[in-house]
Amino acid sequence: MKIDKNKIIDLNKDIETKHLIQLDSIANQLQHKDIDGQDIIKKLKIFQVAIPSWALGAGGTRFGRFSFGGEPASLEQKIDDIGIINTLTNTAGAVSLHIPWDIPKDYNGIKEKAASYNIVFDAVNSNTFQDQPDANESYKFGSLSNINKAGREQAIQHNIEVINIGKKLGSKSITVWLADGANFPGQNNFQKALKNTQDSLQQIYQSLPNDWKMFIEYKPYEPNFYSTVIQDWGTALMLAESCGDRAYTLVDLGHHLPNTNIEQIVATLLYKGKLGGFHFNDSKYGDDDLTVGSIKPYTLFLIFNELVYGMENNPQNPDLAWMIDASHNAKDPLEDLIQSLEAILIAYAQALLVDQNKLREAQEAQDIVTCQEILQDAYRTDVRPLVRESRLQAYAAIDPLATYRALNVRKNLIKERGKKSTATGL
Ligand SMILES: [Mn+2]
Repeated sequence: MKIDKNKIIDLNKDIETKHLIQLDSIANQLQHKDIDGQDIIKKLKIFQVAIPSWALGAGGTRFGRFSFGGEPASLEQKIDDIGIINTLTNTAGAVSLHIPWDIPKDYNGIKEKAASYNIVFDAVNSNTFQDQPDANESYKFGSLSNINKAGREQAIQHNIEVINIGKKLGSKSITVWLADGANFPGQNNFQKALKNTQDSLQQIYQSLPNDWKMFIEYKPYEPNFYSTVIQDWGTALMLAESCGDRAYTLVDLGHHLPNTNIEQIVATLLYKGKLGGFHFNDSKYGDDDLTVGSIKPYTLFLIFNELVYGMENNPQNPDLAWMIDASHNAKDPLEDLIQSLEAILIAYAQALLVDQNKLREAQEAQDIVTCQEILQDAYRTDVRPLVRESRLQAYAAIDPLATYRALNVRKNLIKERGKKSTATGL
């Protein structure tokens, strides 16, 4: 199914008057604070978040997976689904492929299809957390850290193959996330596991094209429950630094223990010029893969405040690769992704409202009450009209979720693909 832009424009007309009144109201409020609303809208309009190829099917847990109809059964259909989201939101202009779940069969065909929706290929993701049917070595006891050299070698070669696939699609980065670790004390020699991982990452880095980046993702626990080799940002940073200039740390919001100060981690990595990628989701307990902004929207705002500060003040840090990494258990994934994109743009817009000069002055005056007021005033501003306007100006939907439902997208997908299709890789 391909959404006809004219239908979006028609549906926009029904709510445009109401939208313009709300936009006018916030534009006036911002004018009193000397903030240019159009400048914020411009930034929102060009902000693009990659959708991972594994996010288009029903999510699940180890206890079960509850399918819904019309899931994309091929990479082509996954690109079609991202096309739907991008047409509605103008914010999903990239796809992040998972290998081997989504190896293209027809490279030119896939590239053409993606281009027809204005979708580019962002970071490619390797998978050494599960065994493939034709593999000689098992990852049961680790991949890049494996005590067995043949196992490490297989994992290194897989990552190099992922880079080669990405090269054919125009990707410019690879994300490495390792499930390696131990379930029981004494199972691994910590130092050997870390050294093996470092050696393996350095070998992958040797195969990285000159215009590519490597992102190293960390996670404190799961699937291993005693220790994880790359458990935190410090370990990921240390490994990235041991590889070279084009290796970076990747922050995934769900990959922290409860109450970790993620905004401070973001600030530290930006200061060191070593924040490469960013994965959005939300959580209450651990790596819950919940919809962005659904549990801790204020934290998301505080993180964005550091990201905006970093984007403006840290030229030593490259442009970030943004991606949604969530699982939306029990929801229509397309609706969940639309909600996530909305939450991301809202937090970004709120962070753009923070008066950095006034904040600096208050910090220098050690006026902590004013510091808090400045942040909370931005957070408590209803920026949704700015977000809606950024879409309207791009001929996308003022209200993507309502438009998605009005156009009966899921019903049409079920008609096309059937009730029992299952997304590849899940
Ligand atoms: Mn992630």
